[in-house]
Amino acid sequence: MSSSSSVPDYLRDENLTQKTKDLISSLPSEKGWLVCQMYQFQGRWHTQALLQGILTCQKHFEAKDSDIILVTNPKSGTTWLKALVFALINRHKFPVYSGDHPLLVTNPHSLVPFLEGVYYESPDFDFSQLSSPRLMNTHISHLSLPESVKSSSCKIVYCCRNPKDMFVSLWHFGKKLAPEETADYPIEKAVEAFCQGKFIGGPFWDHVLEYWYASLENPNKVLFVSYEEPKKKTGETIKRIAEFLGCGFVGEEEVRAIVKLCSFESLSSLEVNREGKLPSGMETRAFFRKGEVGGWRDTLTESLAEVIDRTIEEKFQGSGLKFSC
Ligand code: PAP
Repeated sequence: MSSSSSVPDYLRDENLTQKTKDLISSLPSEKGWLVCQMYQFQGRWHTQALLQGILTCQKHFEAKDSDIILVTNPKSGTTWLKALVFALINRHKFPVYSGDHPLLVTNPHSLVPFLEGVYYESPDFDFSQLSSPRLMNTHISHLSLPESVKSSSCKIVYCCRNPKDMFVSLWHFGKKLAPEETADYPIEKAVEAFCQGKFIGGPFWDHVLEYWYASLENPNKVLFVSYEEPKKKTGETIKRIAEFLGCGFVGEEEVRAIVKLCSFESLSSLEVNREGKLPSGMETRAFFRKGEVGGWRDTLTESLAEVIDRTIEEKFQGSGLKFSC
Protein backbone atom coordinates (compact mmCIF):
# COMPACT_ATOMS: atom_id res chain seq x y z
CA MET A 1 0.00 0.00 0.00
CA SER A 2 1.22 3.45 -0.66
CA SER A 3 0.37 6.77 0.89
CA SER A 4 -0.45 9.40 -1.71
CA SER A 5 2.07 11.86 -0.17
CA SER A 6 4.93 9.55 -1.17
CA VAL A 7 3.77 8.90 -4.73
CA PRO A 8 6.14 10.56 -7.19
CA ASP A 9 4.57 13.33 -9.25
CA TYR A 10 5.18 11.50 -12.51
CA LEU A 11 2.84 8.74 -11.36
CA ARG A 12 0.08 11.19 -10.46
CA ASP A 13 -1.08 12.67 -13.74
CA GLU A 14 -2.52 15.87 -12.32
CA ASN A 15 -2.24 19.40 -13.74
CA LEU A 16 -2.43 18.41 -17.39
CA THR A 17 -2.78 21.17 -19.96
CA GLN A 18 -5.53 21.02 -22.58
CA LYS A 19 -2.80 20.53 -25.21
CA THR A 20 -1.50 17.40 -23.48
CA LYS A 21 -5.04 16.09 -23.03
CA ASP A 22 -5.73 16.61 -26.74
CA LEU A 23 -2.53 14.84 -27.76
CA ILE A 24 -3.12 11.99 -25.33
CA SER A 25 -6.57 11.34 -26.72
CA SER A 26 -4.93 10.49 -30.07
CA LEU A 27 -2.18 8.20 -28.71
CA PRO A 28 -2.17 4.42 -28.28
CA SER A 29 -2.74 3.61 -24.61
CA GLU A 30 -2.40 0.59 -22.34
CA LYS A 31 -3.20 -0.27 -18.76
CA GLY A 32 0.14 -0.42 -17.08
CA TRP A 33 2.35 -1.91 -14.46
CA LEU A 34 3.17 0.91 -11.97
CA VAL A 35 0.61 3.24 -13.47
CA CYS A 36 -3.05 2.81 -14.34
CA GLN A 37 -2.65 4.07 -17.88
CA MET A 38 0.34 4.65 -20.18
CA TYR A 39 0.55 6.37 -23.55
CA GLN A 40 2.86 5.64 -26.48
CA PHE A 41 4.66 8.68 -27.87
CA GLN A 42 7.59 8.52 -30.30
CA GLY A 43 7.83 4.78 -29.70
CA ARG A 44 7.99 4.95 -25.87
CA TRP A 45 5.45 4.42 -23.09
CA HIS A 46 4.89 7.30 -20.72
CA THR A 47 2.67 8.49 -17.92
CA GLN A 48 0.62 11.53 -18.81
CA ALA A 49 2.69 13.69 -16.46
CA LEU A 50 6.04 12.63 -17.89
CA LEU A 51 4.73 13.02 -21.40
CA GLN A 52 3.75 16.60 -20.62
CA GLY A 53 7.22 17.19 -19.13
CA ILE A 54 8.88 15.78 -22.26
CA LEU A 55 6.75 17.90 -24.60
CA THR A 56 7.55 21.08 -22.66
CA CYS A 57 11.22 20.14 -22.57
CA GLN A 58 11.29 19.51 -26.33
CA LYS A 59 9.71 22.91 -26.91
CA HIS A 60 11.60 25.10 -24.44
CA PHE A 61 14.93 23.57 -23.48
CA GLU A 62 17.88 25.33 -25.12
CA ALA A 63 21.08 23.35 -24.66
CA LYS A 64 24.41 25.16 -24.32
CA ASP A 65 27.72 23.77 -25.52
CA SER A 66 28.96 23.59 -21.94
CA ASP A 67 25.98 21.54 -20.65
CA ILE A 68 26.37 18.07 -19.18
CA ILE A 69 23.35 15.81 -19.45
CA LEU A 70 23.18 12.52 -17.56
CA VAL A 71 20.88 9.98 -19.16
CA THR A 72 19.56 6.70 -17.75
CA ASN A 73 16.67 4.34 -17.95
CA PRO A 74 14.85 4.54 -14.59
CA LYS A 75 16.59 2.53 -11.83
CA SER A 76 19.82 2.20 -13.75
CA GLY A 77 22.12 4.27 -11.54
CA THR A 78 20.69 7.79 -11.83
CA THR A 79 21.25 8.77 -8.19
CA TRP A 80 24.80 7.43 -8.16
CA LEU A 81 25.77 9.05 -11.45
CA LYS A 82 24.35 12.39 -10.30
CA ALA A 83 26.43 12.23 -7.13
CA LEU A 84 29.64 11.19 -8.93
CA VAL A 85 29.47 13.83 -11.65
CA PHE A 86 28.34 16.58 -9.27
CA ALA A 87 31.28 15.83 -6.95
CA LEU A 88 33.68 15.65 -9.90
CA ILE A 89 32.82 18.85 -11.73
CA ASN A 90 32.45 20.87 -8.53
CA ARG A 91 35.60 19.58 -6.84
CA HIS A 92 37.30 22.99 -6.83
CA LYS A 93 34.24 24.82 -5.56
CA PHE A 94 33.35 22.09 -3.04
CA PRO A 95 36.51 20.19 -2.03
CA VAL A 96 35.57 16.52 -1.69
CA TYR A 97 37.39 16.08 1.61
CA SER A 98 35.60 18.96 3.31
CA GLY A 99 33.12 18.16 6.04
CA ASP A 100 30.53 20.49 4.56
CA HIS A 101 30.19 19.06 1.05
CA PRO A 102 26.65 19.62 -0.38
CA LEU A 103 26.25 15.86 -0.93
CA LEU A 104 26.47 15.34 2.84
CA VAL A 105 23.31 17.35 3.43
CA THR A 106 21.45 17.28 0.12
CA ASN A 107 20.06 14.37 -1.88
CA PRO A 108 21.68 14.13 -5.37
CA HIS A 109 18.25 14.62 -6.98
CA SER A 110 18.01 18.06 -5.38
CA LEU A 111 21.44 19.03 -6.72
CA VAL A 112 20.93 17.90 -10.31
CA PRO A 113 17.58 18.83 -11.91
CA PHE A 114 15.55 16.15 -13.71
CA LEU A 115 14.61 17.87 -16.99
CA GLU A 116 11.18 16.43 -17.76
CA GLY A 117 10.27 16.32 -14.04
CA VAL A 118 11.07 20.02 -13.59
CA TYR A 119 9.26 20.90 -16.82
CA TYR A 120 6.19 19.04 -15.53
CA GLU A 121 6.24 20.50 -12.02
CA SER A 122 7.37 24.04 -12.94
CA PRO A 123 6.88 24.64 -16.69
CA ASP A 124 8.30 28.18 -16.37
CA PHE A 125 11.48 27.12 -14.59
CA ASP A 126 14.38 29.17 -15.91
CA PHE A 127 17.24 26.79 -16.68
CA SER A 128 19.41 29.72 -17.76
CA GLN A 129 19.81 30.66 -14.08
CA LEU A 130 21.83 27.49 -13.38
CA SER A 131 25.55 28.08 -13.08
CA SER A 132 27.85 26.85 -15.82
CA PRO A 133 28.52 24.06 -16.60
CA ARG A 134 24.87 23.17 -16.13
CA LEU A 135 24.44 19.60 -14.90
CA MET A 136 21.05 18.01 -15.55
CA ASN A 137 19.56 14.55 -15.98
CA THR A 138 16.85 12.96 -18.05
CA HIS A 139 15.27 9.61 -18.93
CA ILE A 140 14.28 10.93 -22.39
CA SER A 141 15.16 8.60 -25.25
CA HIS A 142 17.78 9.70 -27.80
CA LEU A 143 15.06 9.92 -30.42
CA SER A 144 12.99 12.34 -28.32
CA LEU A 145 15.79 14.61 -27.06
CA PRO A 146 15.23 18.33 -27.65
CA GLU A 147 16.82 19.32 -30.95
CA SER A 148 19.32 21.69 -29.29
CA VAL A 149 20.77 18.81 -27.25
CA LYS A 150 21.62 17.00 -30.48
CA SER A 151 22.85 20.04 -32.41
CA SER A 152 24.94 21.67 -29.66
CA SER A 153 28.28 20.38 -28.39
CA CYS A 154 26.86 19.54 -24.96
CA LYS A 155 28.05 16.27 -23.45
CA ILE A 156 25.89 13.26 -22.63
CA VAL A 157 26.91 10.64 -20.08
CA TYR A 158 24.71 7.55 -20.42
CA CYS A 159 24.55 4.85 -17.75
CA CYS A 160 22.90 1.49 -18.41
CA ARG A 161 22.31 -1.37 -15.97
CA ASN A 162 21.84 -5.08 -16.25
CA PRO A 163 18.14 -5.32 -17.18
CA LYS A 164 17.35 -7.97 -14.53
CA ASP A 165 18.68 -5.74 -11.74
CA MET A 166 16.95 -2.77 -13.29
CA PHE A 167 13.64 -4.66 -13.44
CA VAL A 168 13.96 -5.81 -9.83
CA SER A 169 14.84 -2.31 -8.63
CA LEU A 170 11.80 -0.92 -10.44
CA TRP A 171 9.67 -3.73 -9.09
CA HIS A 172 10.50 -2.92 -5.46
CA PHE A 173 10.22 0.82 -6.10
CA GLY A 174 6.77 0.23 -7.59
CA LYS A 175 5.63 -1.88 -4.67
CA LYS A 176 6.52 0.92 -2.30
CA LEU A 177 5.38 3.91 -4.27
CA ALA A 178 2.92 3.02 -7.00
CA PRO A 179 -0.70 4.04 -6.55
CA GLU A 180 -2.77 1.51 -4.61
CA GLU A 181 -4.57 0.20 -7.72
CA THR A 182 -1.31 -0.97 -9.30
CA ALA A 183 0.80 -1.81 -6.22
CA ASP A 184 -0.32 -5.46 -6.13
CA TYR A 185 0.58 -6.21 -9.74
CA PRO A 186 1.77 -9.87 -10.02
CA ILE A 187 5.48 -10.15 -10.76
CA GLU A 188 4.85 -12.58 -13.66
CA LYS A 189 2.71 -9.96 -15.38
CA ALA A 190 5.30 -7.26 -14.67
CA VAL A 191 8.04 -9.39 -16.29
CA GLU A 192 5.78 -9.91 -19.28
CA ALA A 193 5.12 -6.16 -19.56
CA PHE A 194 8.85 -5.44 -19.19
CA CYS A 195 9.72 -7.90 -21.95
CA GLN A 196 7.09 -6.39 -24.22
CA GLY A 197 8.62 -2.98 -23.52
CA LYS A 198 5.37 -1.82 -21.95
CA PHE A 199 6.41 0.05 -18.83
CA ILE A 200 7.41 3.63 -18.05
CA GLY A 201 10.01 4.73 -20.61
CA GLY A 202 10.04 1.27 -22.24
CA PRO A 203 11.11 -0.54 -24.29
CA PHE A 204 14.37 -0.47 -22.34
CA TRP A 205 16.33 -2.04 -25.22
CA ASP A 206 15.53 0.83 -27.60
CA HIS A 207 16.62 3.32 -24.98
CA VAL A 208 19.93 1.56 -24.33
CA LEU A 209 20.68 0.77 -27.97
CA GLU A 210 19.99 4.29 -29.26
CA TYR A 211 22.55 5.74 -26.83
CA TRP A 212 24.93 2.81 -27.39
CA TYR A 213 25.04 3.46 -31.13
CA ALA A 214 25.20 7.24 -30.57
CA SER A 215 28.28 6.68 -28.35
CA LEU A 216 29.93 4.56 -31.05
CA GLU A 217 29.15 7.10 -33.76
CA ASN A 218 30.13 10.14 -31.76
CA PRO A 219 32.33 9.22 -28.80
CA ASN A 220 33.12 12.87 -28.06
CA LYS A 221 29.44 13.59 -27.58
CA VAL A 222 28.11 10.50 -25.78
CA LEU A 223 29.97 8.51 -23.14
CA PHE A 224 28.45 5.11 -22.39
CA VAL A 225 29.08 3.57 -18.97
CA SER A 226 27.38 0.78 -17.07
CA TYR A 227 26.24 0.51 -13.45
CA GLU A 228 28.31 -2.64 -13.13
CA GLU A 229 31.55 -0.98 -14.28
CA PRO A 230 31.95 1.55 -11.43
CA LYS A 231 30.74 -1.10 -8.97
CA LYS A 232 33.97 -2.94 -9.73
CA LYS A 233 36.27 0.01 -10.39
CA THR A 234 34.60 3.27 -9.45
CA GLY A 235 37.88 5.19 -9.69
CA GLU A 236 38.45 4.12 -13.31
CA THR A 237 34.95 5.23 -14.26
CA ILE A 238 35.44 8.61 -12.59
CA LYS A 239 38.67 9.11 -14.57
CA ARG A 240 36.94 8.09 -17.79
CA ILE A 241 34.12 10.57 -17.14
CA ALA A 242 36.63 13.29 -16.17
CA GLU A 243 38.56 12.80 -19.39
CA PHE A 244 35.39 12.80 -21.48
CA LEU A 245 34.16 16.00 -19.84
CA GLY A 246 37.56 17.64 -20.12
CA CYS A 247 37.66 18.20 -16.37
CA GLY A 248 41.43 18.39 -16.16
CA PHE A 249 43.65 16.33 -13.95
CA VAL A 250 42.03 14.53 -11.03
CA GLY A 251 44.54 13.21 -8.51
CA GLU A 252 44.35 9.67 -7.12
CA GLU A 253 43.55 10.90 -3.65
CA GLU A 254 40.75 13.08 -4.96
CA VAL A 255 39.36 10.16 -6.99
CA ARG A 256 39.37 7.98 -3.86
CA ALA A 257 37.57 10.70 -1.91
CA ILE A 258 34.87 10.97 -4.61
CA VAL A 259 34.45 7.17 -4.65
CA LYS A 260 33.97 7.16 -0.89
CA LEU A 261 31.67 10.17 -0.73
CA CYS A 262 29.36 8.78 -3.44
CA SER A 263 29.36 5.14 -2.40
CA PHE A 264 26.05 3.47 -1.60
CA GLU A 265 27.21 2.96 1.98
CA SER A 266 28.06 6.64 2.56
CA LEU A 267 25.12 8.20 0.79
CA SER A 268 22.49 5.81 2.13
CA SER A 269 23.61 6.33 5.73
CA LEU A 270 23.24 10.13 5.65
CA GLU A 271 20.32 11.61 7.52
CA VAL A 272 19.15 13.48 4.41
CA ASN A 273 18.89 10.17 2.54
CA ARG A 274 17.29 8.25 5.42
CA GLU A 275 14.77 10.76 6.71
CA GLY A 276 14.63 13.47 4.05
CA LYS A 277 12.11 14.30 1.36
CA LEU A 278 12.45 15.89 -2.05
CA PRO A 279 10.51 19.13 -2.66
CA SER A 280 7.87 16.95 -4.38
CA GLY A 281 7.29 15.15 -1.07
CA MET A 282 8.94 11.93 -2.20
CA GLU A 283 11.05 10.21 0.46
CA THR A 284 14.74 10.25 -0.40
CA ARG A 285 15.27 6.76 1.01
CA ALA A 286 13.23 5.40 -1.94
CA PHE A 287 16.39 5.83 -4.04
CA PHE A 288 18.52 3.59 -1.82
CA ARG A 289 17.63 -0.08 -1.50
CA LYS A 290 20.48 -2.59 -1.90
CA GLY A 291 22.75 -1.08 -4.51
CA GLU A 292 24.07 -4.47 -5.62
CA VAL A 293 25.09 -6.14 -8.85
CA GLY A 294 23.19 -9.41 -9.35
CA GLY A 295 20.74 -8.63 -6.54
CA TRP A 296 17.91 -9.80 -8.84
CA ARG A 297 18.47 -13.34 -7.55
CA ASP A 298 16.56 -12.50 -4.33
CA THR A 299 13.43 -11.57 -6.24
CA LEU A 300 13.29 -13.38 -9.60
CA THR A 301 12.76 -17.12 -9.95
CA GLU A 302 15.04 -18.92 -12.40
CA SER A 303 12.21 -19.19 -14.91
CA LEU A 304 11.37 -15.45 -14.77
CA ALA A 305 15.08 -14.61 -15.08
CA GLU A 306 15.19 -16.81 -18.18
CA VAL A 307 12.27 -14.93 -19.72
CA ILE A 308 14.19 -11.67 -19.34
CA ASP A 309 17.46 -13.28 -20.53
CA ARG A 310 15.80 -14.51 -23.72
CA THR A 311 14.47 -11.01 -24.44
CA ILE A 312 17.87 -9.44 -23.78
CA GLU A 313 19.59 -11.95 -26.02
CA GLU A 314 17.17 -11.36 -28.85
CA LYS A 315 17.05 -7.58 -28.61
CA PHE A 316 20.78 -6.97 -28.14
CA GLN A 317 21.96 -9.55 -30.66
CA GLY A 318 24.57 -8.11 -32.99
CA SER A 319 24.93 -4.85 -31.05
CA GLY A 320 28.20 -5.79 -29.40
CA LEU A 321 26.70 -4.90 -26.03
CA LYS A 322 26.88 -7.53 -23.29
CA PHE A 323 25.47 -7.54 -19.76
CA SER A 324 27.63 -9.12 -17.13
CA CYS A 325 25.19 -10.88 -14.80
P1 PAP B 1 15.91 6.78 -10.56
O1 PAP B 1 16.20 6.41 -11.99
O2 PAP B 1 14.47 6.61 -10.18
O3 PAP B 1 16.43 8.12 -10.16
P2 PAP B 1 18.15 5.16 -9.65
O4 PAP B 1 19.00 5.98 -8.76
O5 PAP B 1 18.61 4.88 -11.01
O6 PAP B 1 16.65 5.72 -9.63
O7 PAP B 1 17.91 3.73 -9.03
C1 PAP B 1 18.02 3.40 -7.70
C2 PAP B 1 18.95 2.19 -7.65
O8 PAP B 1 20.30 2.67 -7.55
C3 PAP B 1 18.68 1.36 -6.44
O9 PAP B 1 19.06 0.04 -6.81
P3 PAP B 1 18.48 -1.28 -6.09
O10 PAP B 1 17.00 -1.12 -6.05
O11 PAP B 1 18.92 -2.43 -6.93
O12 PAP B 1 19.10 -1.30 -4.74
C4 PAP B 1 19.64 1.98 -5.44
O13 PAP B 1 19.92 1.15 -4.35
C5 PAP B 1 20.85 2.20 -6.33
N1 PAP B 1 21.75 3.24 -5.81
C6 PAP B 1 21.42 4.45 -5.30
N2 PAP B 1 22.53 5.11 -4.92
C7 PAP B 1 23.58 4.31 -5.21
C8 PAP B 1 25.01 4.44 -5.04
N3 PAP B 1 25.54 5.52 -4.50
N4 PAP B 1 25.77 3.42 -5.44
C9 PAP B 1 25.24 2.31 -6.00
N5 PAP B 1 23.91 2.12 -6.18
C10 PAP B 1 23.09 3.11 -5.79
